[in-house]
Amino acid sequence: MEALIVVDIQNDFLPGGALAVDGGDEIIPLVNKLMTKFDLVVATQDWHPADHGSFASNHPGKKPGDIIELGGLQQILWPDHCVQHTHGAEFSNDLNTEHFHTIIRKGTDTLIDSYSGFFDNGKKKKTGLDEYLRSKNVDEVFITGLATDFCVKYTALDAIELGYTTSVVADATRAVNLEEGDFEKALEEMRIKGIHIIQTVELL
Ligand code: VGL
Ligand code: ZN
Repeated sequence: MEALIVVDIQNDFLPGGALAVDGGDEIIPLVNKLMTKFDLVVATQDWHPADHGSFASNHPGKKPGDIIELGGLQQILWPDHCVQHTHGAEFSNDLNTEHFHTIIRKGTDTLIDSYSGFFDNGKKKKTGLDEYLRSKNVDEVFITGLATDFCVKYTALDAIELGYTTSVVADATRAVNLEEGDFEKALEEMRIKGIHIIQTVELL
């Protein structure tokens, strides 16, 4: 059984949002098309409390882009984003969310971030995504969404490590690109782990 995973297509990651990903809106028509081709579609939703430890605003004197230690892990600080129950945390209105079979929320724990849809960054707690996919007999996942170099990448790396045949639909993702070239770098990191890097047309 195959599943499409739609990572964090939320207002704050789209143009005009708090942590806007360049061209993030351009993937929405592709994701809408892809969702019609899958019998199982799972969305992830970055879902932070306002006092989340990944927000620069919660660390006096720090600014977005700074790196701190949070719970023993290196943490990049971000602008406040995807705060629970705010407009920024909602899925884009242009995204056909009626195709979602379930929504997995992550990043809810103040003291640890969660880029992957499967685990927090310390791999201490599972989100429920693995159990959900296994309950549906999923053995192959196709990953789309935002951002290629953070949540898409870590979701894909965990998926393959958990034993799923894993593809990332590269043109249905966009990267934060803190540094120029991070999109390609992320794709290469995934490729060397055995993740297939494919294009939307290959699935239509
Ligand atoms: C993400 C940074 C912080 C993502 C989430 O969805 O890629 N990036 N939180
Ligand atoms: Zn986040």
